[in-house]
Amino acid sequence: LTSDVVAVATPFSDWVRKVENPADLTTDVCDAIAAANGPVGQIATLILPADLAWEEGTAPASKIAPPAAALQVPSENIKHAAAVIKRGEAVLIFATGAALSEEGGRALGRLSSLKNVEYLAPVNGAKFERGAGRVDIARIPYDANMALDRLAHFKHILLVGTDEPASFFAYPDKPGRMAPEGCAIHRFSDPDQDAVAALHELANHLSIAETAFHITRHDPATRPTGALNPDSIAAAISATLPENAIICDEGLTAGRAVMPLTANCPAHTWIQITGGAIGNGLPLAFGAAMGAPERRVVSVQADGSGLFTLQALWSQAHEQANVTTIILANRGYQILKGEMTNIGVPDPGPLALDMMTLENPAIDWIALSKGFGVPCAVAEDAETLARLLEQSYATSGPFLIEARIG
Ligand SMILES: Cc1ncc(C[n+]2csc(CCOP(=O)(O)OP(=O)(O)O)c2C)c(N)n1
Ligand SMILES: [Mg+2]
Repeated sequence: LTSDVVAVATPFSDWVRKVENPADLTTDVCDAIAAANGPVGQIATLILPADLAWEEGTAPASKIAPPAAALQVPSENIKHAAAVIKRGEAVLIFATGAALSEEGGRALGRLSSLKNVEYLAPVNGAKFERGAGRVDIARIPYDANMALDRLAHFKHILLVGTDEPASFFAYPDKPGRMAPEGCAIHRFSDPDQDAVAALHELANHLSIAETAFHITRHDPATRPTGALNPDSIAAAISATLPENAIICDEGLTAGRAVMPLTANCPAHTWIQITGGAIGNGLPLAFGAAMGAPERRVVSVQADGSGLFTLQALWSQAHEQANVTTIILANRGYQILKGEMTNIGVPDPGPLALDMMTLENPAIDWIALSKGFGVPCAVAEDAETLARLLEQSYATSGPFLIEARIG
């Protein structure tokens, strides 16, 4: 009972407090909620010593304060950005946070109507509103070489709520910074500032019409046939995705095609891991389903990462959460094989390879899913995957599909 919980919680929290006095409990809880709900959502951890369970409490809070409003982007940032854009050299708007919302997309779309302006989101943007009727927002490529190529022509990068583009991993003889040599980096807005309003203001400043953005048309993939591979899996998801779904992406290598192939699906929300620590896919899907019980959550889940927090399946069953999980069963840590090549080991030996496979024994996802009480089925071809997806969307509660690749 003397463990240092503050020390344990601190690395994983943006805000930490221990209630020192029962009389402060109500205030502390309100402060924790306010901290979590700030303009930038963050992790707030409040530690309640055991004696609070039996000490005399305080009156309940009458009302939780509304979340603090985002701050204004300084007008000189907007003027500076306008001057940079007017020079006519290639400008990238590198944007995250609220800029990935529906309205943020419209603002980015307006700005990109200028010939010299493009926009991209980081690999780990937290939440994208996308699909038919919205402005499409692409991510910077995960692959370092592709990212370097994609950014090679820019002379300026405007940072909207994020830092300059960096490689996901470090590699020998490759830069960690993805911006080309000589590219100027300009900080447009901080995460706690109202980027969407400021981007619209920037567009107004540049006399861009309010409707000068292209919306995505409805054009999902045609129903795929044949073997399961990253493209046919993505096509099956695209061909069947219901309107207003939430896609939770922890698909890694076998899920790479899902974002591009769902761009023209009915309007939906895309959420994903925001860092590099795998294993949040299944709990993220559960949380999304709890937060939006009327929406279908489609959890695109790589097999290795799915094993980190498997017990979320039980929570999905317990709450009858509307989550369809697609396990991308490539039976290995496929991405790490590619990363071995990238660090100069193109042909790892059997010992190294054995640490990157999920065979011997193969993981029986059907048995695991049943064990946690989630109905499930196997798909070994694209037709079956599409059919099972539709069946799950038509039935309330969770469902798991083991998509066997190769
Ligand atoms: C918490 C955590 N542990 C380990 C890693 C290292 N790591 C990165 S990707 C990966 C394997 C991913 O395998 P899988 O989820 O099956 O996706 P695939 O590579 O097969 O597409 C591992 C172990 C990590 N990023 N985070
Ligand atoms: Mg895998």
